[in-house]
Amino acid sequence: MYQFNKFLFWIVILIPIFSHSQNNTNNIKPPNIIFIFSDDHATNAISAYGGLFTDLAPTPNIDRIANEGALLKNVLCTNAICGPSRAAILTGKYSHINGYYKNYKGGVFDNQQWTYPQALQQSGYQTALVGKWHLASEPVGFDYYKYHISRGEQGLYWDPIYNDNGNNTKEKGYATNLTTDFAIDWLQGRDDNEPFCLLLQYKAPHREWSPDTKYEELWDEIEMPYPLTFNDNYEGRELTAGDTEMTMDYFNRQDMKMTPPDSLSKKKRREWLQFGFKPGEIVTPSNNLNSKEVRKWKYQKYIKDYLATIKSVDDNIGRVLEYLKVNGLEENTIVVYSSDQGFFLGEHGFFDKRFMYEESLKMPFVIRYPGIIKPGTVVDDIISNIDFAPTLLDMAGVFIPENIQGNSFFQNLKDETSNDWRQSMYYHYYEYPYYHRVQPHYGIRNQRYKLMHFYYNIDTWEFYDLQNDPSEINNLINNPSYASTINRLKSELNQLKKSYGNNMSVEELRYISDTDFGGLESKKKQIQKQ
Ligand code: SGN
Ligand code: CA
Repeated sequence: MYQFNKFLFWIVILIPIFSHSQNNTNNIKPPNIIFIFSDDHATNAISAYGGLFTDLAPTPNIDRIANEGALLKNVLCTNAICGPSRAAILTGKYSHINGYYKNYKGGVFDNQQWTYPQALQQSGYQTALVGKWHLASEPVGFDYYKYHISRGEQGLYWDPIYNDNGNNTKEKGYATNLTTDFAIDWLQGRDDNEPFCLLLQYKAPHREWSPDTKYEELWDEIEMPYPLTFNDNYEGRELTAGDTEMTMDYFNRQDMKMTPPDSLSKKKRREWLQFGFKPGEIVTPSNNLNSKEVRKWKYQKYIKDYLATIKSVDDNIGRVLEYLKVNGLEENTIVVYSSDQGFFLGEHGFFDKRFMYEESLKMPFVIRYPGIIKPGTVVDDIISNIDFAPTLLDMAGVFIPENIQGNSFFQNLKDETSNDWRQSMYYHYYEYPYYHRVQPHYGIRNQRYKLMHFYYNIDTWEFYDLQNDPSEINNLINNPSYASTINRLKSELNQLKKSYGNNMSVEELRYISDTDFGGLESKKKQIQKQ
């Protein structure tokens, strides 16, 4: 009897423990992560964010991620340029801490430092990187990588060359489709028993905005709308917005998809397309247009090509979502879509990015995590790219090191933003004068105001009341009714700089802008010498 009772006792005790632990293993199975990322995709070109192109050029698959999860409206880049934004995302730290300040003559990303893919890999995640990397050093923390090389790692739209785990391979076809193929191949071959983190990073919609053949003539019959500030005259901002190489005048022949003369050699053709043109040169097919018409013609060509490359990005995101569905991976996979910074789509008469003005400062960010993030969630909190790493680790249940400067916004996604969440963010752009001659500057942005200081060879401040002037046309820095707000923001900006550990003087900052840190090319030469 005693024996029987003892047996029963263990059954009663163990069955619940066993089944609980089974349940638990299911529940705590770490989520997979697909971080889909593109290059230069402005929120104004995503229909979930609204804007001029919502009906003309919708992005249904990106919108789907937002509708089934969350749309973040205030994700701000700490330094709105490619490599530096990527470095900030990987390390969770500002440029002055991770050492990657600028693209041009910007050096090589120090790949000995901590990054979040390494942390995931060390915690048992299978990790992969496919597509654009653009950090000049070998990716660390990935079981598999295949990234764009050529043209300083910008990559090519057509027949791109990839570094495939150390071997260069030329592929045939259109980059956005190919990059997705390789990502899906990797998913297909992975170990089903372990979680994965895939970084799927498109070259598109970066300059020179080359669409897939099937989308080349998509909007030929229509005229795309013009942004409100297309004809900005830069009054009150003559030394900053008014003194760049980002206006329609700076599109080159390649941007306008002109055909070089047959007589030119391959090398000369490239020069003719990219470097042979003079700023302001008329690059329209007809010389009968007046200067206003020329500007509009260039904008039309530009915006249509830009949006067409996005159409391919969106189609391919659809392929990835379908893959997850068909393979039963939807439930336990976090899907993010974001881009390295925003982009000017003719606002202020510009293309490119770099400025702390809204269009380039804002990064798109949508995320789906079924069962955890409520469909249709909208987050307005001020978030920045240094927050991505801690957030993904938080969601994966992986330790977040103390020295990460960003904060996890996992709570914010669940509508549980903590009371002490940041109310303002610090921005800093260093690269000058190449490319595009944007004056180095830093600044602070909160939900209502923006204050910026432009330095290097000028000492100019700008201040905007975004509530009354969302297009940032009226620089109110000398307006007496804002004097106390401006003072308050100046001291908050100083506080932020201090707290993030950027105490560099203007001389030191100039050194950052001026110095050639030895980019990819010089690294290659060093390696060849060894
Ligand atoms: C290239 C582009 C620039 C662009 C930078 C940086 N010129 O130099 O227009 O600003 O890349 O872009 S191009 O004629 O070569 O296309 S980034 O995305 O890498 O930051
Ligand atoms: Ca970019």
